[in-house]
Amino acid sequence: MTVLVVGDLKPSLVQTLRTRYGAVGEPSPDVAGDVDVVVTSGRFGVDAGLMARLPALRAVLNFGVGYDTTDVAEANRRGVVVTNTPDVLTDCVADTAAALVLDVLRGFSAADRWVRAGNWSAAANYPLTRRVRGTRVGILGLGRIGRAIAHRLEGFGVSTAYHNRRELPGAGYRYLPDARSLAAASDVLVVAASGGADSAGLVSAEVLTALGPQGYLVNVARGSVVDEDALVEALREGRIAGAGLDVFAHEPHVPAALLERDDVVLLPHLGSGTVQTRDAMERLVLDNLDAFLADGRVLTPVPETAP
Ligand code: 8YV
Repeated sequence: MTVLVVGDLKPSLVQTLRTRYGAVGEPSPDVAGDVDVVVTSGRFGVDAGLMARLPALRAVLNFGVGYDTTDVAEANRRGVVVTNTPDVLTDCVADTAAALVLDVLRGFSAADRWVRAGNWSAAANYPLTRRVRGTRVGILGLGRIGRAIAHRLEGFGVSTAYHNRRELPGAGYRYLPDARSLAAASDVLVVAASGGADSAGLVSAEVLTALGPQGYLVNVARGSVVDEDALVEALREGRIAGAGLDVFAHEPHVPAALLERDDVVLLPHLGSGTVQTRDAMERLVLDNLDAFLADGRVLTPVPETAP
């Protein structure tokens, strides 16, 4: 069995894949034909071009819940199973989203910079910010992570609405039929939808305008879900009040126009980045690999795409 590592993955995972499974790091022409399994992450993935170079491929194991960089339709067509690491990272990503909601409303990151810059004096107090209680939060994508975000924010006394590809009866939150109407009904729009072609640019200029000059955007999902140029313009023109972003369209690139703004909180895609959660993700990748090797039945396959 030949395992190929695609991308720059967690060092301990790569080490185990090398020592225990003899994994290789390059699909050189002499091994490409033998590769049965690829281990990758959402930053890299396996597109149709790479799949075509790996004719023996049978499984793609994704370190991370988001697998939008892997061509699942092509994998289905070729009989290649794709797995991800759901559930184990839900808490940490939801914590990150909740923290960003608090930060954009209360300005903690900007206030920290203000103190460090020596601005706090007997004569100068930090400007007043926005109360969290009573805030209308709109969750775009009420999957596992979206629900965990909503659950956390309930404790802060916000009111919650959501939009999802389909309405979820019994979710307990108000459903709005599209992203624009959700934005119009929200003070903070939190993006928790999966990335990929279906959601690309879902948070458009129109949606941002609907969010309004008192509204904030938080994104912990994928940069591709937001039209990043439109976001920069909306901030520049004061059509929204600010943003909290853990993900960007072209990571690790962050638009220069965002770096100089105090009304945005910028994080380096650290949503799942705790020791415990990354270890759990690593274990789940290896458990999927062992299950695949044992009888081909993986633990956490991603759903097949519609034909
Ligand atoms: C990354 C993520 O996968 O799970 C996801 O979809 O975006 C993250 O957890 C992780 O940073 C590894 O690249």
